[in-house]
Amino acid sequence: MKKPVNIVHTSDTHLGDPYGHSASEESLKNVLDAVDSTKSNFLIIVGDVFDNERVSNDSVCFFLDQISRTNVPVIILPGNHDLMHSNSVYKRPIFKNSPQNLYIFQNPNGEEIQFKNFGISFWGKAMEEHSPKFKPLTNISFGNNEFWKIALAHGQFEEEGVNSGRSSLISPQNIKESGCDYVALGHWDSFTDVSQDNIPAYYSGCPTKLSKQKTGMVSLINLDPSIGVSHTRYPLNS
Ligand SMILES: [Mn+2]
Repeated sequence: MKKPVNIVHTSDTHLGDPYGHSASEESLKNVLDAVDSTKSNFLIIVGDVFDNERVSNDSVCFFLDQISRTNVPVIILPGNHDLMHSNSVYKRPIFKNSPQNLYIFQNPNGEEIQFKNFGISFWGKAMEEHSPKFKPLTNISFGNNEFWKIALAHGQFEEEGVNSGRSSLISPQNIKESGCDYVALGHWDSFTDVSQDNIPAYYSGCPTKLSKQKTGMVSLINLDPSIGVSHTRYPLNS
């Protein structure tokens, strides 16, 4: 059932923001290069792929061209900058001609995207509204318990008892109760490990080089039926 799988995990590219994220296009290219050089089987981008819903069609075309550089499935979870609502960038007609390997979560209540050939399932809630009532990592369900279980969630991790009332909160309890082999998080530009008990949970951070780094980075997840799950950080060309 479960096969060995390599996944590249990134988030928060913010395409179409020439001011705050001027290197976003170069960074996405570097991510696609990394998918190739690591011989990965999947690429997951956990929200804020686009900076806003007014981005130019050129930005969207650039994105689709990059996705078409690979044959591996590319799985997108909409975040608070690229919400899945009536004016969503993902609802533009141009997406009707998407590359075959592009998968976008649509359902705000959560859905699964399964790949039987690898014995793996990805679960996520497409954000419709960035609000305190949206909980990105609750009511998870997987149809096949024999598959690798990967959850994607875009939101704000917060320790128990803080009770900030902020939007799209993710709690330690949500991660513990997820029952996942790996929880892929997005929303934060900086890499952060928020693993709980035996459940690995990481913010990959954005793929653009931050001031204190030598290069941009992605998270590389290796799932091996005999060894288990490992997470490493993979430096991008720059
Ligand atoms: Mn965000």
